[in-house]
Amino acid sequence: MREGLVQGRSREAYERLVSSIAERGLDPEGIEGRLRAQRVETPSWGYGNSGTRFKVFSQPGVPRDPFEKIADAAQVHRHTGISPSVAIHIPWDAVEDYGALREHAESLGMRIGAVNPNLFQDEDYRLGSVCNPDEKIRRKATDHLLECVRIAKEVGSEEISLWLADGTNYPGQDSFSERRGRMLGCLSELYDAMPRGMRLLVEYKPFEPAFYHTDIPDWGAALTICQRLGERAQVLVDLGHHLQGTNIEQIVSLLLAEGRLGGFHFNARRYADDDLIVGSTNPFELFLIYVELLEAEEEGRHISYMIDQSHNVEPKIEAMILSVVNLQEAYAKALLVDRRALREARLSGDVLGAHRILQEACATDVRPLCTKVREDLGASPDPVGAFRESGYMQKATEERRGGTPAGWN
Ligand code: PSV
Ligand code: MN
Repeated sequence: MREGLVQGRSREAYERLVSSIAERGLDPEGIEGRLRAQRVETPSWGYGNSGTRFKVFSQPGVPRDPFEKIADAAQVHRHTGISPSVAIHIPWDAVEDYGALREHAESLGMRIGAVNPNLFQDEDYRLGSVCNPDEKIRRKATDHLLECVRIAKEVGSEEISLWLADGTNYPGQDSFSERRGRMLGCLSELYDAMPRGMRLLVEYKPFEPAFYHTDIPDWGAALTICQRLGERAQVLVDLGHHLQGTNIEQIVSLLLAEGRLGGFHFNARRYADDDLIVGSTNPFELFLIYVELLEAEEEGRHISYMIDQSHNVEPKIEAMILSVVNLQEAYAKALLVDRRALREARLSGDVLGAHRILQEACATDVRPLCTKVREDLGASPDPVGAFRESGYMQKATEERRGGTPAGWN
């Protein structure tokens, strides 16, 4: 489907869909408005080379510095219309002049989003960062967190997004409770240094790189840490950071009920933290997550929707565009849930009636609606196709000769 909606088949498909939405008693204009307001942040590290512990494959045209990564992120926004911000990771995206990085982003119609500290790639962190038994190493880790607050202020960001690799490999290696105490000490210092408008997003993960225990393994641990820190500390849910079979939409609902859902790292997985294109393996899960979010959004809750993926073998910008499109479609389907009928079915004990209302919404082909919304936003009807045709990648490959491609270092 390359053509715009003004011509041919897609216009008809769109009109048919709008009438069927209206027939269901829903408000097509309201739904379109919400789709236009949807935002998805992409990660700077998703544009650089990445891989597994076995091999990092290099791709032609990969950005060599944070400026080029933001230029690639701007392409995703250009074609999707809903991804105007990019998260950065420090020191992967460290630069001399953060004001210049901010200006560069703004000149491309972008802004810098969450600032991610990196407390997992330094020799000193062998036994942990903010949980390390050595006070000097905890000081170093805390200083890095404070540096990230300064960077966030300079780039105009109001979010620190924190993931800790801290954990142990063997039972008995260290004390759970002492490690938690050390962590709270360091994170309190970070929290106190954040200006009033800034939020701390705390991400959890049950495994990897530590194999016996992780210091923030799950949503409960993250939530209680946030509760100890203060209201502006909120939990971040990365879809790859759960054990098999976990009901993530229920976690979302719980965190919302506690007023502590801060944001998402969207991606897909089959086995572990696979960081695959979101929606490639988990479209129904995504839909159900958005269904849980609808009311919270109406109440004006501030939730950050971010992607956290590594595209190891697939073309990176295309993969990111496809991810954003998948999120747009999942959100559109969630908006099609007849929530009044769902509530009635639930209250009357109509088990399958309620279930079918969800199925009905999820089975709807929302692509004509998403195409129309992208057109309204000045983006591309067929984002991946338009990007391919634009010649951007060929030009970037020509221009980005020499230098070191960005990666996990
Ligand atoms: C850890 O697996 C993680 O999800 C964190 O968000 C990191 O910042 C990111 O991946 C790094 O790739
Ligand atoms: Mn993550």
